[in-house]
Amino acid sequence: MSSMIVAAEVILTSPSRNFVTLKVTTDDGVVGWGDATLNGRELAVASYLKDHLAPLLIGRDAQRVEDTWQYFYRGVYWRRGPVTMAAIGAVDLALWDIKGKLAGQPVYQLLGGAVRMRILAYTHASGWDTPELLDSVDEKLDRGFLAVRAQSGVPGLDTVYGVHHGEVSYEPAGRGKRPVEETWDTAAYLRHAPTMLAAVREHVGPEIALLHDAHHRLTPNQAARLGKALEPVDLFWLEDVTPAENQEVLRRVREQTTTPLAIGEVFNTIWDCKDLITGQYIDYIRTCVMHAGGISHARRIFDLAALYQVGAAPHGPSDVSPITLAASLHLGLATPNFAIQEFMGYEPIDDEVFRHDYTYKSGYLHPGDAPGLGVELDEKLAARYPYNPAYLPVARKRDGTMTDW
Ligand code: KDG
Ligand code: MG
Repeated sequence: MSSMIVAAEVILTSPSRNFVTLKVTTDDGVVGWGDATLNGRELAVASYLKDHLAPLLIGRDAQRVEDTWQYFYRGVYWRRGPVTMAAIGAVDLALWDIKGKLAGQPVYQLLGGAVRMRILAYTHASGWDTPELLDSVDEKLDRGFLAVRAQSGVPGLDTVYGVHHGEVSYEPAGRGKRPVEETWDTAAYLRHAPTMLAAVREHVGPEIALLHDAHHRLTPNQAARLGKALEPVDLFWLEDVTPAENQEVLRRVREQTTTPLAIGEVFNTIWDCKDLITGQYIDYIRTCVMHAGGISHARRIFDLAALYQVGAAPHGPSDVSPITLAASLHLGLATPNFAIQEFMGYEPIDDEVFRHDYTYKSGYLHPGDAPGLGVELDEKLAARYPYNPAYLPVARKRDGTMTDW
């Protein structure tokens, strides 16, 4: 049974923040939805899709998901990279959505069916100082979360990415045509982080899973020191300790500490993570299902990870749309080494624009049983919220030098 693609449109909308959505329609009237959001670089992916991929989709058989993936990845001289792979990811999600709808099955059934009943979720807690952070953690525990990422301010700094400070919230990315510039001080962070996380562990007791994100800001030595200092805290993971490009250093960090390490939200292909996985330098691989080319490619990464006892734990912040979250959950329900799903949740208006079948209950997520991915864009509502430029902040050291983040 074939189903020919007759339209492929790109929709930009900004309910609480910017999202890029691909709408693919077949000759039998089935619509598939793909997410193509790349925080702060939305228009680049929109153009890649609109100008280069959409025209080539017309006339293709929507059922040939893998062949379409190969056509856009292998068939193109310029491979990889976040823009290319997010665009291919959007096409892939839309085609899986169509395949599910044509089959009358949720996508997880097409991937082999459920290997678990529900998916453990972690959410974000943050506070400028420790009492504020503990309040934020308590609020997440009250909502039933069993796993919480804890981030706090750093004494001596005015802002820290990932942490709300007074009226300044860290998500969504700041509106405006230029990124906000923040000051960063690694030494101050390293003096503070172990005490802060120890206080959180003391507060929540031994059973709640605690996670922490270092946002690529450490050297290998600093990362090893922090990992060692955090061993008594018993973290579920310490994320993105060093810049993701410099992978050999992860071996060194791994050899110095038993704190579990997670990395990969900025990776886009299996080639970006194969050495970290096969070398067992990490415990969790964090590639985002859409940014890594969609379900068709992310599942290959997670299967490789399974061979090396590395858990799959895809990136799922609020800067990718509910379509990506749903895709992650379908893949997660059918993937044995899927460990945990990041779930920041969305503003109510985002949930209205992207009506979804997935559910959150008592610390766990489920993709739902609607055919396809189970997310439908309300186009009329989306049209009320036009694209509005926004950027993540950039960070400089105290002397003014740009730094990693
Ligand atoms: O767009 C960047 C955010 O998605 C990222 O900074 C959030 O690190 C993040 C996380 O782990 O969710
Ligand atoms: Mg992160």
